[in-house]
Amino acid sequence: MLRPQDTPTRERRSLAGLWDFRLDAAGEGLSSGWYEGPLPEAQAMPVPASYNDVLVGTHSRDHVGDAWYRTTAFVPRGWAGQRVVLRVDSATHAATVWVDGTEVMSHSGGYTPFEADITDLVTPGEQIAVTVVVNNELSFQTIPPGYVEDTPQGRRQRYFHDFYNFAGLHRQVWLYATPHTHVDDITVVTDLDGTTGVVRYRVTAAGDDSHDVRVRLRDAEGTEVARTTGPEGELRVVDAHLWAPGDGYLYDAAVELVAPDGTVIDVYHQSVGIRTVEVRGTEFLINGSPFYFRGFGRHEDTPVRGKGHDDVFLVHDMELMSWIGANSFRTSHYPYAEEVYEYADRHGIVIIDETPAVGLNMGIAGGIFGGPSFETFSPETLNATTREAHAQVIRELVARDKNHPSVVIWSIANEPESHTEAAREYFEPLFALARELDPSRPVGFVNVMLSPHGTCRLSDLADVLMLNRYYGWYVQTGDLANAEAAWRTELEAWAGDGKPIIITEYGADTIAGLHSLTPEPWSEEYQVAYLEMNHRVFDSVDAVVGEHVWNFADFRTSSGGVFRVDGNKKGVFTYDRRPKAAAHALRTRWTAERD
Ligand code: GCB
Repeated sequence: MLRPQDTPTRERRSLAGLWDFRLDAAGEGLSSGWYEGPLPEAQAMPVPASYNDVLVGTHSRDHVGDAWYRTTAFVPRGWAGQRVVLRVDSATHAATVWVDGTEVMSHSGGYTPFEADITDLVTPGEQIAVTVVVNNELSFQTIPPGYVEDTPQGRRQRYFHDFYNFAGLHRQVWLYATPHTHVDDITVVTDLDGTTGVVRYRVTAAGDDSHDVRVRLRDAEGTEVARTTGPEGELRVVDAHLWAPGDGYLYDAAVELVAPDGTVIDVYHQSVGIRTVEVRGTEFLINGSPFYFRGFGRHEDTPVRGKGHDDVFLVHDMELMSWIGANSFRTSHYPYAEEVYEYADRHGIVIIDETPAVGLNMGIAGGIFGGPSFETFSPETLNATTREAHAQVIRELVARDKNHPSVVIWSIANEPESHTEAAREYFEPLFALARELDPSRPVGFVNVMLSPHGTCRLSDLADVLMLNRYYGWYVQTGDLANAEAAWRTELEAWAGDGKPIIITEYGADTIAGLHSLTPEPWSEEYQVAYLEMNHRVFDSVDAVVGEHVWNFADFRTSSGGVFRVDGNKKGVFTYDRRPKAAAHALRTRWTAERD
């Protein structure tokens, strides 16, 4: 799915700003027709943002159900004769949208964009009202899953993942215009033939067919390096400047629809990073060279905004990543804002791109976290409908992110139940789907500690082994010597599988400012010692090709467990991005290893 952009034939208008907003815990908005006119008793709400922490009080923080947003906007006069589209970059977790009281689209899934052609509903030069009702409820049939419990004091959202269920319009909302005949989609896959870059592309167009497709590839200086015509084809770049970690070199493909008389009907600019990704034995190769992942599992979570995308934190967080010597991160545990991938493309940062399939493991929910226990896969819990929702989030992830050179692995789930036959039945078709949608990238999932080597029924389906392990934290707590021995034993067993291993999570909760002479859990000294212990283990196993500390920064969680003190404190940086001692220790390790 193409991201809106301004080109000589296209124009976009952001609807970011203050919208009218109203929570609807009673669920009366729909039957009262709140989409027909101004929202009664509305208050102001910034878009993009999670609404939870912007307002004050438990009614917003712990709201369950619908939340209504409304704004007005002028459709530019200059858009007469164009196709007009309304696009929501994300609405968490489901939404329905109206334009001037007419329903135009609904979408489930909180982290991918959706859009509707609203040409017939608008008159350029006139104002429209856009109303969005966003629902934050999770069920056993949504991804991620959860359930709503009726308690004597009202409805409560329960879920099985360890981050706060922030909700709202988290990203941009766009009005944009294209010609009626327009570029609808572009797929680019790159390869190398010696030093020649090979760019294979496919363009689909919508509208009438009396046009040709022309693709012109320019280098970063704007010099044309290749051109061709046709909806599918190949461009060859002699002595290509490759996209590589730390070198986000991008070519620009101008994709044009050209009328028989030579008029350019539509043009879309697709960035192209020429690079290859390959798994060979226990190595992970980018452009044929072994790559070692250094970085973090992260969250989209910043003070007050919650999951609202914010360019200030985007750039600041990436600056901190660069300062510490990180070269990569995982979009734990959902697709991030598209701005993040564009930044990563441009700066040579490597991404493991994850679906929102997190918490598909009732063993953690009912076991470790002490909640009620459920069977993970059953007709009443995660079932065929859930799997279809899961397939849909994979489709939407690949459709949105397939052209980003920064994305090198698809992670189709985080820590699902993976030791049972039911898990295998559930996941086998999803691995096949991800590979069919994108044969060019390795596919994996993130394995949980509860499925150690020898018990996991999914790891043979993955191209790369991604392991989350907390030796010295959740097990052997405070006993780093025994943790080290147990961890090494398990890791050596995984290494025997002959695949590259990325440690996608290891971490220890740490209260910034808490110090101890001997490494006591929760102290800054313990976090440093814990990371050093892990690094000794990784450095002794050749098949390990990456280390992602959990987590880049402290983050919000639900308040439903005694495990968390004001959220999850495994950050190497605090919630407001101050370094803990571990940040300096990591920087020493990660910058020393730089070439
Ligand atoms: C995990 C999860 C992550 C949690 C983390 C923790 O294994 O993947 O979402 O936040 O552990 O801190 O417990």
